[in-house]
Amino acid sequence: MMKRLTLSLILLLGTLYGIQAQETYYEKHVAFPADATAAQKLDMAARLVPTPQQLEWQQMELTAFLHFGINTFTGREWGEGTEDPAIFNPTELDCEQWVRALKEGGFKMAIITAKHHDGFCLWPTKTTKHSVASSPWRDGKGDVVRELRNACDKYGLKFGVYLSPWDRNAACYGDSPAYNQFFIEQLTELLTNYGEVHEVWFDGANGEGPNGKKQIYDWDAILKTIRRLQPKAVTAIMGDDVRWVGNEKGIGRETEWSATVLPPGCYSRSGEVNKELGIGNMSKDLGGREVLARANELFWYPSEVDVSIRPGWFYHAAQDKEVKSLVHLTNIYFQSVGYNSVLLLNIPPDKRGLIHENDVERLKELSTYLKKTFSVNRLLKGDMPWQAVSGDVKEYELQKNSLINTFLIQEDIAKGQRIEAFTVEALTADGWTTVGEGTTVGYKRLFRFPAVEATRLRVTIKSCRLQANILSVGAYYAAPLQEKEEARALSDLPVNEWKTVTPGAANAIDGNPATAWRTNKLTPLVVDMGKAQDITGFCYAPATGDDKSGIIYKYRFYVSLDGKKWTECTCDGEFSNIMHNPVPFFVRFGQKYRARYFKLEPLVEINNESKVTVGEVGILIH
Ligand code: FUL
Repeated sequence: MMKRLTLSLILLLGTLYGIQAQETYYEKHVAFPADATAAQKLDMAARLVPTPQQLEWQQMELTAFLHFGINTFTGREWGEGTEDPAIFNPTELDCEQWVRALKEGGFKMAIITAKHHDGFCLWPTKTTKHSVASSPWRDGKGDVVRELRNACDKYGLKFGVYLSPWDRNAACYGDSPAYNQFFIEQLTELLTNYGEVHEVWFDGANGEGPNGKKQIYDWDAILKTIRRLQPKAVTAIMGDDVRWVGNEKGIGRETEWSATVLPPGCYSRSGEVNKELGIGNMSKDLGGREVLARANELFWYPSEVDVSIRPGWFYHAAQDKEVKSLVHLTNIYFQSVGYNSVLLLNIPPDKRGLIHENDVERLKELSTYLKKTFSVNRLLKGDMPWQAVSGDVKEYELQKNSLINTFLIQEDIAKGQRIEAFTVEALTADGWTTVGEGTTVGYKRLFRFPAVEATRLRVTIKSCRLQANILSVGAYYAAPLQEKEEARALSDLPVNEWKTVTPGAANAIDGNPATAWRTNKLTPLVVDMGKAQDITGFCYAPATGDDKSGIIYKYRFYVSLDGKKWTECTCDGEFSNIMHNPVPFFVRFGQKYRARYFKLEPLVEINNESKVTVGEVGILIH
């Protein structure tokens, strides 16, 4: 208490006499001296601040991904790279329609998959023939990247590019120096010919497997190219300004430190540091006191939550009814923007080259809901900044008759991220009641609580580093929403009469993906459906829950009438991106097969281990 009083007094005197101490700040990175104590590290951590472009990026809050390309026309999530460019032929492509939908949805930037893993380029690049220039679209004279850029300019949206490092088409992929040069040439075209670029997104995904091509990327040269050509851009994921949150479900961390001990994956030391600290990009706490005390350096490396509005990243007509519900999207908003992250929501244009009506509608609903919720701050003087040391309390008056269920607090991150724990209480007819507690705040922290009618609100900063700089506090009312999202059936045929021929595999066909069949070998799953029928596809649902071991990546699928003579079905044989997006996969054969028995033969597990897990398997007949 005494200490707090003394500090407050010094601050007060300092302000009164205009002798503000010159604060020391570290931008983006700070290395701790070898002999730094835990307290010194904490002090330095509190002074780590974003670069101007990182700050500007954070303030956008809502950004949009546009996954569009060859996969839009094949129905796949990862293309092979062998696709014929002739199949790329959107009939009504209109980037202005995309941007209008995003603008109305409240999004501030659009990031386009200029090249996904299949290597097909959405701009007429000089580096490869595998591009729009070889497609019938606009007689080979089209340029999707240019059209999107122009539309962004027209409607005042920022513009970003996704360029996949992993390239299944480029012959030089795996010949490291040659591919690095090729990749930098592609990057140079994108960063030179399309005006200002605000985010460059490098996916870390690579499905080559242990026997595949091995490419060693020259990240240093790649990042230098960006800094030289687009100094205002942030570099994401395999870049060093923006960190992947660690899942593709749209869920951030409650405790989210932008000042983190996790080195960007593109730094050569990252593997070693992660091992030493026992952390990874999915760890729960990446900046708390315990891990900080063991670290040697710290990065301003804020989190981005990327998630698709549909189960897949690319458009598939079969998912038109699976656009995430308003409830789901609102939860994602609270668990991303409300958890000190930027939301990168993917809205994939369809085969026409338009954003589908269902997605447009949902974006409108989301923005209407958020605008309505946050239009009136019920707190009086909630926007007045204040400073707090650990233990400080601030009380706010509420507007008359205020029913509230949502709380907002923001730190001035231009001065670092400092709050470690806080409590919020409301004064109701029953006296003071705690409505919520939180850990980190950072740029923005939101939480919801059961509605109360309150006259005052009390915020206690229970613990912070140095003095916290609180920018604003708010209390709102978010109208309750009804869940409308229905899970898609995993099988068109009833599973209750099926029997597994594979011993002990009953959990794979019990109609419940939450119960899984697990084996410690790449054992095929054989099922007897009891009678012969015409089938058109199957569904594989990986096990739900955190244990991802045993998820099948590559497979073969067979049918049989007698359980002895098998026919292999035509399908792409890969559950693309299933590691990070473990949703049910619905595979269509493109033809009918008569089958009484079916066999799912696993060939490669996601981590190349000798294990298989099946949450559920279903059969499709339509
Ligand atoms: C992943 C990719 O493999 C997906 O296809 C998608 O692009 C997503 C944003 O990143 O790693």
